[in-house]
Amino acid sequence: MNNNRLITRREMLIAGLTGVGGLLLSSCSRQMPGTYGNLLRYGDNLTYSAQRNLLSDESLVREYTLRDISSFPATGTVDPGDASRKTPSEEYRVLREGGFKDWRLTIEGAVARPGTFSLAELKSFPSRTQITKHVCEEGWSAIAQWTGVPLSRVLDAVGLMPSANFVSFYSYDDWADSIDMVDALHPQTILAYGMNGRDLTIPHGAPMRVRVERQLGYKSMKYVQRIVVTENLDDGGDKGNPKNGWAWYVGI
Ligand SMILES: Nc1nc2c(c(=O)[nH]1)N[C@H]1C(S)=C(S)[C@@H](COP(=O)(O)O)O[C@H]1N2
Ligand SMILES: [Mo]
Repeated sequence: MNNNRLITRREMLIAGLTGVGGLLLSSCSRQMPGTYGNLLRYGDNLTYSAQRNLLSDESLVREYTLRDISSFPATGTVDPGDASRKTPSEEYRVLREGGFKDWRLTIEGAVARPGTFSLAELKSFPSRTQITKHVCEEGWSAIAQWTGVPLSRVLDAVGLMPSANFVSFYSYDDWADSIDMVDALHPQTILAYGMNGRDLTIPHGAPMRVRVERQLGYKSMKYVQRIVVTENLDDGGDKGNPKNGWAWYVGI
């Protein structure tokens, strides 16, 4: 920065914040989510940097007991195939009617062995069951038991390339979102096919949703169709959270 130049308070604020964020990030060479020209987003980036640098990558969120399980509303999309939706997914409707026997999860991108997994194949991996609190940005929270395969197991099976930095998810109701490798490899990040001891129901994201326990509820995408491992952060374009005013990183 040119010290001889008179700079405004706003410029100083921006320079200061990016400076701190940049410093924290460069200490561990992590990519920072974009700011989309929004000053408030520098705050998001600081949260991201701070959490990534101060918390252990492996620290677990609290897990509860069966007695703590609460009622759990289904929100957002409750059936991607519902004909009354603006853009119903015909593909999802057919899969749902076939009991998801023909459902396949695609995994591609920066992996050695891209491929597809049926529900039975996902269930053949060692599973993890966890009782956790879901916190929605709208102000409610609920506790449920989730069963699934740790995402790290599946990423091991397809073989992460050295360039792998992010994992993007795409859903049947047209959501696009992503997480970094720290969250992707976290032991409580699971591809969940069970809830409270039963198969995941349609309203809660059948046949498989992701659970990203260390972030707010909207990062736990329902109705997952495709996973893409990438080197650079893909913000999901018009379908992604950042362009729609929601922060990319919402650690809790
Ligand atoms: N595909 C998809 N995933 C989604 C949503 C959605 O509408 N579609 N809603 C999100 C939000 S805001 C929350 S709080 C949770 C809700 O999960 P639930 O319906 O099981 O309560 O899912 C998240 N994942
Ligand atoms: Mo939410």
